[in-house]
Amino acid sequence: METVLVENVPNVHESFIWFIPLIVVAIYAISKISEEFWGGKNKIGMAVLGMQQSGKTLWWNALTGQERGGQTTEEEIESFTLHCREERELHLRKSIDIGGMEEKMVKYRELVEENDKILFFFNIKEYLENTMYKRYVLSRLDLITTYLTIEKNIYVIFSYLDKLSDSDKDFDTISDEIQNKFKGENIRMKCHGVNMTNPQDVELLKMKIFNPKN
Ligand SMILES: Nc1nc2c(ncn2[C@@H]2O[C@H](COP(=O)(O)OP(=O)(O)O)[C@@H](O)[C@H]2O)c(=O)[nH]1
Ligand SMILES: [Mg+2]
Repeated sequence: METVLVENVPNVHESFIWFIPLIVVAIYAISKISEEFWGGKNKIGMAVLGMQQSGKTLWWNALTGQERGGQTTEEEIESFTLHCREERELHLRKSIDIGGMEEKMVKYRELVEENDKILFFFNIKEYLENTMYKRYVLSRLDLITTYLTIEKNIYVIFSYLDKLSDSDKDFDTISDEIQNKFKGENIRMKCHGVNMTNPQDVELLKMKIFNPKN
């Protein structure tokens, strides 16, 4: 009887040792999932889409304090904290700064589906003067709206407002045109005009987009 017991002890130990890596992996996985679930849930997800040279990178730079420039293809934006007025702190989820070239549109579906705030930038002067450019803007907005499965805010940002002589009138006309074209279920479209090279304009845009009511 005694011999049987002594032989069994190492077996119990061995099988337990095999479990240790499994337990470690399980604890790691659970902590990652809960971090994503609890931490990720409280963070704001923002997709920044739009045409080339329309101010997308300037927008990311203004929020993160970075100074990136030149043509963007795809740059990772690490999660960051944004300090807003009234000492509010907002936590933004990891995202990407994608270029405005056509081939990047394959990313649109995923970015629209995964984020809460969808921003779309285009050059308003170009829109007014170049029919092809206008067509591209409208078709991209159309594509974005087809990816909306739940109600979300789409902020349509008209950059280069500083390049127009009658910016108020042009803004109102195009804003009406776009709002009427993209009416529908799940679509909450908000238009804003800015000069992305003017820090005050960017600050105002920040307030509009991160207003608690939005
Ligand atoms: N005047 C003016 N220039 C702008 C505006 N937005 C962007 N730009 C110019 O376009 C350049 C490219 O901007 P960027 O944010 O990199 O464009 P992106 O391609 O959309 O990322 C900037 O360095 C500015 O010179 C704007 O609203 N007004
Ligand atoms: Mg860019």
